Amino acid sequence: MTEPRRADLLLTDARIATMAPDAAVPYGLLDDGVVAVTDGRISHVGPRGSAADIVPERTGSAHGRLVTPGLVDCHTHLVFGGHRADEFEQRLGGATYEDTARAGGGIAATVAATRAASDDELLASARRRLGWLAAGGVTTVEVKSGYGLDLDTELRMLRTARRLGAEDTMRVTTTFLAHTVPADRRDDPDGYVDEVCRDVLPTVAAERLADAVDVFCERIAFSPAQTERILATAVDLGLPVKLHAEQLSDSGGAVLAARYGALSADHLEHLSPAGAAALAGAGTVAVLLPGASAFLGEARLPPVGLLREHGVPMAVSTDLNPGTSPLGSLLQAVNLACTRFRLTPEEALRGATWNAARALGHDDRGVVAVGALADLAIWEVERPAELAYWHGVDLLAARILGGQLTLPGEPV
Ligand code: DI6
Ligand code: FE
Repeated sequence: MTEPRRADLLLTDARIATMAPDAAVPYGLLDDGVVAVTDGRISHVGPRGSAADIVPERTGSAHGRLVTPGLVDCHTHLVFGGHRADEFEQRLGGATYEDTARAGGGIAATVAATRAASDDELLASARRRLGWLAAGGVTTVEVKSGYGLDLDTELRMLRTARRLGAEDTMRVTTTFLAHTVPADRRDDPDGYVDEVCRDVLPTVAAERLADAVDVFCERIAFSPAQTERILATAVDLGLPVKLHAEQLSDSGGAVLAARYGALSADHLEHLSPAGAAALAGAGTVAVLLPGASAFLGEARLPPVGLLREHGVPMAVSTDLNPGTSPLGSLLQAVNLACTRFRLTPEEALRGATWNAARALGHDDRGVVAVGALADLAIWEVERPAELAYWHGVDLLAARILGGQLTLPGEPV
């Protein structure tokens, strides 16, 4: 006889979309399954009856509901001051995003509002937006800096994100983002890049405030040569890199991302075949951001067929930010990835779970598998495709973070 196994929680009567990458069936679906949690991690997953040797402290029934890994939102800019509803109105009147940016609005407007916000204001508004994501089943979120553009405000943004992570309602990973050249340095962009490499990045690294470094490689932000200097400095400091690449033009960002072994290259509307091949070769994840594409009314869509052809893993994220994607629901991004970018619901859901985790360099989440963190979402739906199909509605029944139920209600 085998020894009984201890567990803190046994969840039964669950239809589990494990999202296991090597599963033989779509979504890694286990129609009538059980999941056990021990010390904050998944200790067992299998069909009904497979947990007979487990002695759980608590048992809960999912009552046949769908269980998925907690969602992973791998690209957000959710710490910022103010909002940009005024620009939204101007764009609907005919101005383009680049026009507004060149006229001193755009990112610069949010930089001014972020610098003016107190630490408490930054924390409170970011916490509210984090709450939107949590209410939609997200358990891990990446948060970028990039609305400070001076050392002090960049550090304040990253500390705000770290503080949110310490509140234990969400797993937060942080990214230092070299977003654009500040308005008062436009006459000397290379001097500004020098400063980022010499002062800002080493300070961020020394204070362990960022888990990765990102650069907006674009004609309204940093050139490929400037981007490369920042990436090289980050790699020297031991920080993983990612890139905002080919969002508004083909700047060659994807090739650069691949050369530096980037975890992800994000946006990619203007990705070239050479860029796609480079991402595939480097194992870099393509992060698709349909919220920004829809909000800006971009005619150009990322070349999903090319990404599939090259076997580049695709993630889907909100890009939650005040300028191009005021979107606080990851499932809404999943829906848009299907309707706008023509991902299959399975691709889109994998993009908001396992592939999103990979875009952050994690292999311990975004999947229901033994050893993974016990971060789960329980949904009021029968079929995984429903998560991509319904939109603008609240489908979440419960959210479990490290084995702890973090939203009230049924079923655990
Ligand atoms: N690309 C984007 O879509 C956001 N940042 C970036 O690099 C936009 C940021 C903003 O307009 O505030
Ligand atoms: Fe972004």
